[in-house]
Amino acid sequence: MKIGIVCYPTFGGSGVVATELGKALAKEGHEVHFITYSQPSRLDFLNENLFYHEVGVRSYPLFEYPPYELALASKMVSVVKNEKLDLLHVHYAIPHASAAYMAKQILKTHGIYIPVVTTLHGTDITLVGKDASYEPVVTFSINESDGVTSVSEDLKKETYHSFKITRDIEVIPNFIDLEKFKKQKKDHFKKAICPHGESLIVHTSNFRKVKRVGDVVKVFNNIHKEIPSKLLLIGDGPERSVAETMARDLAIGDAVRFLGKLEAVEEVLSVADLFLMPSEKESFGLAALEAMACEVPVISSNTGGLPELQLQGVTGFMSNVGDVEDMTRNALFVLDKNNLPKFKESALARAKEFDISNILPLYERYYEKILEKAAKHRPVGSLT
Ligand code: GMT
Repeated sequence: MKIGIVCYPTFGGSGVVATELGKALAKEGHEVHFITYSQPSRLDFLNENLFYHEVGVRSYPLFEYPPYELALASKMVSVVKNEKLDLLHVHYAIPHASAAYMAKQILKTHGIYIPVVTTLHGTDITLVGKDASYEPVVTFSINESDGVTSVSEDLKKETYHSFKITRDIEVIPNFIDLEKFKKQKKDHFKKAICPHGESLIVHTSNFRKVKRVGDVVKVFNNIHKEIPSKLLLIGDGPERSVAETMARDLAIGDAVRFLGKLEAVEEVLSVADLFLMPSEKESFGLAALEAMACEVPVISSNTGGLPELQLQGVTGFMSNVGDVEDMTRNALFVLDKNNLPKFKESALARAKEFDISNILPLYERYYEKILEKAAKHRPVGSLT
C-alpha cells in the first residue's frame, strides 16, 4: 500500500504513535509518506520506503494567523497526486481531519478518490474538540472520514457522547516496540542518581494542566517522608515551573530533578522503580505503557483509557483523580522490596500484549477494509 501519514511531529503521544506506525509499515514493505510541518522527532532511521514531505506555510502581512490548514490540504493534494497514494491516515482530528476532507474534495475534481482514515487520540476530543469554536468542524470531519479509529474504548464512548457521530469507530490501542523499549543495563546511571540505594520514581509528560504534575510532587513528597527516594521528571511544558516551586517549598528540591525533553526516555525508565501518572484525563496513557515495557510498575489515576491498560493490583494501582493519599499508600506497597519484583514482571508481561507485532496487523486489516469499501464507492471513470 502507499500510505500518507499526517500528524503533529512533536514529542506528544499522537505524533509518537503516528511515527512509530509509519516506520513499522515501511518495514513491512508499505510505502509511507509523512506530511508534516517538520521532521517527526522519532523519524530517525533510513528506509527506502519512508518519505517526508514538509508543509511550508507562507506568511503574508495580512495574515494574523498563518493558514496552516490550507497549506496542509494543498500539500496533501500534491503528494496524493504525484506519489499516487492509496490512502491518507490523519492523526488527531484538529485540523488534520478537516484538511484531509478539503484535500479529498479537491482531488475528486481531478478524478482521484482518496480514502481518509482519522485516528482520534484524546485531547482532540476530550479537551479541544468539544469546545464550541471547533465542535461543528470536528463532528463534520469525523463523519466524512472513510474510517475512524480511537485509541481506547473509553475515547470511543466519549466521542459518541460528545459529538453526533454517524460512523462506526474502530478501537485500535496504542502500541510499543519492545525491541526498542526494553530495560537496558544502566547500573552506573542508577548508582549516580541513587548512590545510597534510594527508590527511583519517574514521571514523563508534556507538563500540561491535564497531567496534574502537582500531584506527582505531592505523592513523591509523601513517599520521601517514608523511604529514601528520588524523583526524576522528564519533559517540559506550562506547569513545569509550578512543580519546581512546589518541590522547593516542600524542601525536597535535592531529591527532585527536572531533566527536560529527552530523546532516549527508555534509558531513564531502565533504572526506574515506579512510574507516576495521576492525570485528570488520559485516553490511553502511552507514557505508562512505555514505562511498563521497561519493567516499571505504574501508579496512576483511573481515568479514561487507563483501566484498559493497567491491571489493578497487578501492573500497579489506579486511584481516583486527585486521591494523593491512596496513590501514596499504593506506591509504598509496590516499592516494598518483597512486592516490587512481582509488579515489575507483571508490568512487562502486560506491555507485551501491546507489542507492535500485535497491533500493526490491526491497522493493516483496517486499511484493507477501508480500501475495499472505497473501491465500491469510487465514481466510475475515476483515476484511482
Ligand atoms: O497527552 C498528551 O497531552 C499528548 C496527547 C497527544 O495527542 O499527543 O496524547 C494523547 O494521545 C496519546 C496517543 O494516542 C495517548 O496515549 C494519550 O493518553 C493522550 N493524552 C490524553 O488523552 C491527555
